[in-house]
Amino acid sequence: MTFITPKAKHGDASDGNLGGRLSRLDGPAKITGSATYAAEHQIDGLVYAVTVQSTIAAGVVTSVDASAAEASPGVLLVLTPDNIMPLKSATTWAGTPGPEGPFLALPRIVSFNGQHIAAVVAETLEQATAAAALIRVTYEEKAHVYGLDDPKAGEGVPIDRMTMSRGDAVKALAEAPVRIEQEYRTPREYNVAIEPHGIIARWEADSLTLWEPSQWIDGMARSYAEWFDIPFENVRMISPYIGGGFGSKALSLPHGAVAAIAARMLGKPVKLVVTRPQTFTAYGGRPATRQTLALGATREGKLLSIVQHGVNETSMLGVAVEPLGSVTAIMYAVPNFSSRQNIIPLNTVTPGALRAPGENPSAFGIESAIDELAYEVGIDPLQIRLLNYAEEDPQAKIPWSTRRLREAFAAGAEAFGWSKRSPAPRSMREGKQLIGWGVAAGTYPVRRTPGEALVRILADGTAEVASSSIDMGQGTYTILAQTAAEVLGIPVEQVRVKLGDSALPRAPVAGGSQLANLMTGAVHKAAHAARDELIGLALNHPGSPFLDQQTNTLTIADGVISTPRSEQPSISIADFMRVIGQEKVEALRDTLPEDKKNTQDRYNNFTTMMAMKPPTEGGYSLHSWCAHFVEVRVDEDFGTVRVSRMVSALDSGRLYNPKLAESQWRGGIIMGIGQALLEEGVVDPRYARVINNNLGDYLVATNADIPDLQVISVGIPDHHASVLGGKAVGELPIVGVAPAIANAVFHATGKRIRDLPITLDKLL
Ligand code: MCN
Ligand code: MOS
Repeated sequence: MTFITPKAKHGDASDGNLGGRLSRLDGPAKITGSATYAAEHQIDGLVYAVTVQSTIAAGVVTSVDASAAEASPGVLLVLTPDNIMPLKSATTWAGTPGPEGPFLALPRIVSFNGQHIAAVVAETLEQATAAAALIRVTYEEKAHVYGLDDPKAGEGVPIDRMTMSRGDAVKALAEAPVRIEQEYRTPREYNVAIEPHGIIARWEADSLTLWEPSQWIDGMARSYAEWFDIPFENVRMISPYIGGGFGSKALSLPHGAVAAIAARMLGKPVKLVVTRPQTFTAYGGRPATRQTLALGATREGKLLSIVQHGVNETSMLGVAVEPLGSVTAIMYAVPNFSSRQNIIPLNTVTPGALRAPGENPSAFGIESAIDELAYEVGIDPLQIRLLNYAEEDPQAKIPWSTRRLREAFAAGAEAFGWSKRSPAPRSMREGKQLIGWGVAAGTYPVRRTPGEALVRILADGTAEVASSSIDMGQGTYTILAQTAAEVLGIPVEQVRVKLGDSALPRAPVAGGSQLANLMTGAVHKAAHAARDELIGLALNHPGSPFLDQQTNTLTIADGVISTPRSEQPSISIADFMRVIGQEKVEALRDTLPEDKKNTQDRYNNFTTMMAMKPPTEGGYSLHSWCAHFVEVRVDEDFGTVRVSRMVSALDSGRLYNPKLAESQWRGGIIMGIGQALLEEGVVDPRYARVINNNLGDYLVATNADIPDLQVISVGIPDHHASVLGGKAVGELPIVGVAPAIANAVFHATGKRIRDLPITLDKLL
């Protein structure tokens, strides 16, 4: 793979400073196996839980015969809806009251196939697994709705907060000289993190310790506190290393409740790890979506109107909304726009978040439709995007803070060689291989939620950064160490970052691609405060060598304090701390300025997952942008599609660590290739059961599917977006990949595929 990155634009940042290409500090621990994941913690007296899932999709559990399981060797406890301890309800991620607690553990009402019905706890995992197979559940079965195509699915429920409009879209569409109207579909998709969800729960009196992978330590710990009606401080959640989450590890889940209940009832620590098949029903991935998009335009390709109606599936119990209008509303300068969305309850687990929820399928719709319009009016797909370029946010009608999408198109087109494209479909080939070139754009908002960090300078001259935020592979450990090292003026190896523990200062969710901006901001502030305090001591402490120097400031570099103008006197931080007899100098700071923080108390500051307001700041609209250029090769006889080349240019503002940001971008693009060509949860209509619930049948992209991926940064520092000038990185790159591939497939074959994934049966 090749990478192109402009030189760091912020002075001569060494690799250890912000902007440097430092390798991941957690890398060696992961490579050598010393990084401990949740289920690997060695806890004395551990016993093992295994859950039993429903085999019907809708109905009532009439009885659970646990007698054989209870008599099975090593079994300590069988949990059923009859004996499970009831829980209180917990606040949802949106800060509203949640469903009843017992529903979250082992309910009697069955609302999807694969729902937890019972659990066995035994001395060993093997004993628990064997006993779980002996449990006999009888049901009174009811009719189920298996998916969006089920005739019983109906129209669903309108979600009013998703309704958007400007101008008169219906009228403008009717009057438009050119109209395109199509339906675009995405299937149920799964997170497929390499580390399956698992938990160890241990009670000591009324205190609960949980080792569980978590994208949101504070939010998840709060759920357990509310379920068990104990103070937040009594819950300790520990999650130093996480084997990927992609949105699926941000909320507490029913199996976590089961483990904690079992541990409480038995008075023993309990480990519960879901199996790979159970990861398809223990929590939901991206819901299936459908959207109709109607575009009205002039004969020259200028957009006049967009009318959109979207639906996504949800469960019978929960409200999951995959916002399909998010990219549609802002990507192009179209005066008339209307969008509305319904959710359709089905017998499925409640869908969750998967990398760029909303933006991802939204872009599949609009970025496919604009491509269809380009062919309809006979102009180049890149040209039509520039022709309709939005110079300001067309929905909020305010300026962008920065929008380097034009630069992304230019840089991507240049590196890809777009100008050599032959316009007609099926006009490029190599033997039996039809070659297609496609382009699509993407965007992701910049979100802002408060988060705290503590920075501590220690007596030995090293420093500590502490926050309950997490690193699931994005690079949080590394960029926070770089932030502190730069401000404190000490080498990055001398900074220890502590994350993933609810006992540390409060942090927001590692979701919505917000953590890097928020936590570098908090660490930057805290490190400045700690540094100022250290310098204050050096200027004023009676034992300080600087006391009678005629200076009102000092510098710190390479761990040495000195006067700005001369090298003398100078003293290392460690020596200075010893001279003045100080143990530590520390400061705790929050990301957002005081006036931007929500005014509720400290606890409530962290109860919602993300700031739910539109991403505007000081009258600016805040977003990251990207453009993907794809070459596909489609075998004319077999209909197989391979992505043979890809260039993506991305605007994430300032990059804190270009090496890690590029890795994030490549990871997102790889997931996008999998989404476009491979991923699809297949549901058997007879049982509403996901039948490809394993990695042999639910295909994700592997190395052999991935070509040379060139990523180009076109961002510039954006200080409206964040304290240090960065914008969102993590979810941006997946947005627009699937439509770019679909557009390339159309160019290669003349066939427009409007429902993902693009498999050979649809091309033959
Ligand atoms: N970064 C940077 N410059 C910036 C912003 C970010 O260099 N201006 C780099 C940093 O290395 C940072 C990383 O990009 O650690 C991601 O930053 P950010 O965009 O703020 O995203 P978060 O830290 O909030 O991470 C969450 C995001 C989401 S929402 C999903 S989903 C996702 C993703 O990150 N899941 C991931 N990337 C993932 N990467 C891995 N390996 N595993 C997952 O589960
Ligand atoms: Mo990411 S899907 O917002 O965790």
